[in-house]
Amino acid sequence: MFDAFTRVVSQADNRGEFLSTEQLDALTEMVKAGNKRLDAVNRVTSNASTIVTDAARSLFGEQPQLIQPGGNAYTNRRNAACLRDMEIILRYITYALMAGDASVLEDRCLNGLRETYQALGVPGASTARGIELMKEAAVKIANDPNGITQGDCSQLMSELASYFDRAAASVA
Ligand code: PEB
Repeated sequence: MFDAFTRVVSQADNRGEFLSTEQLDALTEMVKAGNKRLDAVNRVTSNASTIVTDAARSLFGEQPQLIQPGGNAYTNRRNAACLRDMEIILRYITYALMAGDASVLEDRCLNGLRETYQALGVPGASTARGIELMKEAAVKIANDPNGITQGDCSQLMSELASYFDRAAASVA
């Protein structure tokens, strides 16, 4: 598992090189923007259950066959498993945002998930849509300018969005 710092160090170490000026500059920028990052993680984390339940409600509204007899999220047990899966994926995305690196998400959540879903008959495209709906909600909440120090968060928001895109692409 890497974060933005250990990844750069490990890559330089593999080549037996010092860190480059560009790499140090990029990490300095990351430290400077650290409060923004922590605020974004905090907002997504503290709104996780709203993000999950709203996205699931929208998903089942768009694709009602999922919760009808024969649907993969039909029965309370499978419906609960679906909500739990969305929550797990969102949680790993918050870890990646915190670390500034996708490896924790990739290695501990997405690796093998497609195969698991295929084995269980969980529809990948529907799960990807659920993740996309969580992305819209999470970015909206993290990017809300109200009640927080003002600043440019566009880069951070596209980074956040990219973790959802990775997760969706890995199961679609
Ligand atoms: C992944 N999901 C399910 C299972 C596993 C995961 C391992 C099987 C075991 C179980 O039921 O608990 N677990 C989950 C995950 C990690 C992990 C992400 C990462 C570390 O350890 N069904 C739908 C929706 C979708 C869904 C589209 C968006 O129709 C999910 C939610 N996942 C779903 C369902 C099951 C499941 C299991 C319904 C139960 C399937 C079944 O038992 O038939």
